[in-house]
Amino acid sequence: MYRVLLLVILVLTGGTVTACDPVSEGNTELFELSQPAGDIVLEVSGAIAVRNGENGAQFDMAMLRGLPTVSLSTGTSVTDGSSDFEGFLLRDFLSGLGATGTIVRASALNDYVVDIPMSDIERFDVIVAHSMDGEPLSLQDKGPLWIVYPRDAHPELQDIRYDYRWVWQLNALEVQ
Ligand SMILES: Nc1nc2c(c(=O)[nH]1)N[C@H]1C(S)=C(S)[C@@H](COP(=O)(O)O)O[C@H]1N2
Ligand SMILES: [Mo]
Repeated sequence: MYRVLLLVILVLTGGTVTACDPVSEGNTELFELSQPAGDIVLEVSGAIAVRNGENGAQFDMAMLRGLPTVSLSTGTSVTDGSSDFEGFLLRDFLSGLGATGTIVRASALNDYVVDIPMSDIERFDVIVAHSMDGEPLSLQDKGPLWIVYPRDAHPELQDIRYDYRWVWQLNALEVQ
């Protein structure tokens, strides 16, 4: 039975079921990137198809705020109660960049680096937040960009292994 299923899947997808398929099958539209006009706040490098510079894809805050905005209300391991975050869905963002890979290495302004499995991004609506409770995230307050997991909606995310991946002061992603 599984073999038949697998065969059907392989035929339907043209036999390209590998760990390095594009992040999302749903949104296959690639970004057409302009050049950043303001300070670069996020740089994406590695296994991506869309670039606007030698090092990869570079974004200023206006470009990131121009992406479809999603809201997420959740508690965090470092704040009391629930906060309302706004940002963009990491899955759709990487899909728009034509990312293929199994790991996203996230780095921050304070030189913090952590590897995020691509499977997190596929399974959960992980966002890159640029505002909290209606205010832009400031450098003093985990900003300007903070990776936020939907931790209240998924009890399994309330775990130290995931807390590491809530990268605040995010400034680079490398797709591997
Ligand atoms: N930029 C940055 N993000 C980070 C960290 C960090 O040191 N720098 N620490 C991580 C860890 S280990 C945890 S548990 C959570 C919460 O860390 P905090 O209590 O230092 O805010 O953020 C994660 N994100
Ligand atoms: Mo931690």
